[in-house]
Amino acid sequence: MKEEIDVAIIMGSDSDLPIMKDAAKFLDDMGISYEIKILSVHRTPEKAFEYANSLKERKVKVIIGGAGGAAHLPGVFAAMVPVPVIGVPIHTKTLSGVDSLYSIVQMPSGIPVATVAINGAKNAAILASTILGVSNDTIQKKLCDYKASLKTAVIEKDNKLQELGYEAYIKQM
Ligand code: RP5
Repeated sequence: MKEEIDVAIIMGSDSDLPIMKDAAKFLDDMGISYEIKILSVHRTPEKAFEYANSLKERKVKVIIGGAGGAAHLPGVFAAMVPVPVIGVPIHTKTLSGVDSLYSIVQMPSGIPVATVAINGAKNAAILASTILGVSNDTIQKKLCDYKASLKTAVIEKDNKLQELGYEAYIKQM
């Protein structure tokens, strides 16, 4: 029996890695097990299909797929693996990632991909953690702590703004 993992992070090219690493980093912080792989349904279709099938056996719970341009990777995995798939549209030089966004979000009825913002790899990992947290109190507690830290940060910033005024605040940014 192959090793089980909670999350698979997949991407179409190593050029996606500088963005997709943010998803890995967040899962590291949450203590969630994952695997990160470069796979392409266009350039390595056999390998991609084989990996999709292996994920079913390994009881993966969520897939995060990043791709740019004609970004079919998350959609094909959503078609093949019966778990939530979160798509990360990668920014592109030619069309600024709108091509990736439309490719990922405009799935046919029956095969959804939960799509985050262009380059939104961290949000993809937060969403994956939220899905896992529904049945895992430890993960849910860590997520609540993370969201509490966001709240504290905003309150602290506002306190500083009130104290300094906007001009001095901007200077110290
Ligand atoms: C997609 O094509 C990848 O996800 C990547 O975003 C894009 C460009 O790939 P490279 O030409 O940089 O390898 O499959």
